[in-house]
Amino acid sequence: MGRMQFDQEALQLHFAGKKIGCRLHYEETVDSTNRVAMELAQGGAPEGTVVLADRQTAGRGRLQRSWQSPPGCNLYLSIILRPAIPPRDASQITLLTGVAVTEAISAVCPGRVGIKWPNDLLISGRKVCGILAETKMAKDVIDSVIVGIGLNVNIKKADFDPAHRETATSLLEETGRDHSREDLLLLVCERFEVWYEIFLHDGFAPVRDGWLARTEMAGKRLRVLFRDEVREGAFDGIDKDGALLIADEQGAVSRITAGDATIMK
Ligand code: BT5
Repeated sequence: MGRMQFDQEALQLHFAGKKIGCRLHYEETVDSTNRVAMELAQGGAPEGTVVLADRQTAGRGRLQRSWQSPPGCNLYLSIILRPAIPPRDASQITLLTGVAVTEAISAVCPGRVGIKWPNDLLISGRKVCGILAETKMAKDVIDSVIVGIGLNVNIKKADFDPAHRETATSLLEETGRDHSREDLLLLVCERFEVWYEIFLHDGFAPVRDGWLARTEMAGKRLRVLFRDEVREGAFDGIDKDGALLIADEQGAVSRITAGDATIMK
């Protein structure tokens, strides 16, 4: 009812000749674009296939958490990849995606977007985007990696679930105006394609540099929670594989490969 839908024809035209977006699979409502993408990947969908939805009824975060996905305002997409990389490097794709999406959003919010390890993009300390990369193995090699991106574009503060209203934000809230979801989708896919090519050709080192240049964590104290273990320390970068490094008072550095990090005031 007056709500803007995606202009699929225009999107198809813009995606012509691109690797990321070579196929566009749009559905108005899905449970989860990652779930749909996984199914398409299993059926042989090529690398670069993008699954896009206006709304998700069971949008997923990490560890059984959910991603609030109301219709008509945000971007929910998943990209199918088939990288010829060792399985242990798959998590680097999350970091790569953070760099790419930061660049894309910076077009409308210059200099204000920062990455929090491993998968959050923040503006003014609030989460504007979440990334969920899931890997499907075929024996001991990667069959596919599904990169899910949830970007809060035009959602109003009052429409966020109370549980994360104070920790979430949108491009609308941060810039005071509406943004075209199509333009942002194209920008996200374009920047993703650039960084993915860099990663495939030159490895993780340039991605790491890009990530360190855009992180929100530089110079901060962190608290990291993994399962039941809490660690506190000073941000000390990420290592050559993408693990988070934190230094304790004595200067001893721990290497963290998974978990949730909080930036302390
Ligand atoms: C994430 O998980 O941040 C990954 C989110 C990935 C969502 C995309 S949408 C397209 C694709 N299809 C899917 O099914 N998923 C992907 P995590 O780091 O676990 O953060 C989840 C937490 O963020 C929740 O527990 C809430 O506290 C908060 N949250 C939920 N919805 C949010 C939203 N729309 N904006 C900001 N924060 C939100």
